Amino acid sequence: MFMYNQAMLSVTRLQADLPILGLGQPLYFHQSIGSTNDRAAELAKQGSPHGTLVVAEEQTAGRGRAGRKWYSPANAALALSLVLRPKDLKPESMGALSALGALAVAEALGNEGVEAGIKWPNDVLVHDRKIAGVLVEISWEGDEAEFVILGIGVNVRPASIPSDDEVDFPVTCVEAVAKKHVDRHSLLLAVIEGVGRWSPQLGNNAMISAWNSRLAYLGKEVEVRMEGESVSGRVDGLTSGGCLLLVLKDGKRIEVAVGELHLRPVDRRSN
Ligand code: BT5
Repeated sequence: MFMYNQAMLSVTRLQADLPILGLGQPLYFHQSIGSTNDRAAELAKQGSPHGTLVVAEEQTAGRGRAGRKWYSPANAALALSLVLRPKDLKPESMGALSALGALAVAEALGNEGVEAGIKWPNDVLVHDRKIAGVLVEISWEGDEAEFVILGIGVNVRPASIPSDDEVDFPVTCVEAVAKKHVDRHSLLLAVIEGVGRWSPQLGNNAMISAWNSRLAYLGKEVEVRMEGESVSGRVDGLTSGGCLLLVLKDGKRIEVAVGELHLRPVDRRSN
């Protein structure tokens, strides 16, 4: 007798429930792959359309930003990448694209009773621990974005949590917080739905204010490290363009744009 294995994602179920809001078809499902972002970029270069979705049960070379590693062991996490082909994308939309993924994840976690915040620009946190990460990669042709790869990794089961020596920030997973079994299929669909709902609103007031309302460390001291320099200040929210507003010790307000940077709460600077 066939027993449906609750622990595995089912490609048949995913095919039946996708697309949602124009996202999720064609679907490429891999039991194990290097990185879903690499696979999605390869497909996009071959002309795969807006909405193409790559899902993997395991990544053996999952990536974070700037060459950092992302751990997604078999059957325990969500690892997915969407090919998006937005019109008239501006170089400064990078932050809003990261927020698009982070907002979609945070809201999907809300359906499971898990209240999540967003560590600007791309991490989803619960109780000050990282539960999900977003990796946005854009292929530019001159000033025009040829395509965007929106990669999302969510720690769902306890087995998805990397060990302390593999990460530079505290981590958690959805089931540890929700204290119940979480259906990865439904969670994946909810994330896709969120991306589909927010993408037409990329960077508009409604989106920035939804992002702002989930901003982690609001009113707290943080250190932002950027290529060789670092700046400390109190988080004062987001600008209308999605930059982080910091109030420095001398009262000066500065805007930090999304680039290569690291944000840490000051009381955890030594981690
Ligand atoms: C990110 O980078 O947080 C983006 C992660 C994006 C992963 C998805 S999975 C699907 C798609 N395919 C890919 O290859 N990538 C995307 P960053 O902010 O640079 O954070 C990376 C850091 O997070 C690492 O240096 C570790 O310290 C930590 N880390 C690695 N794996 C983790 C995990 N599973 N949970 C929490 N933290 C992790």
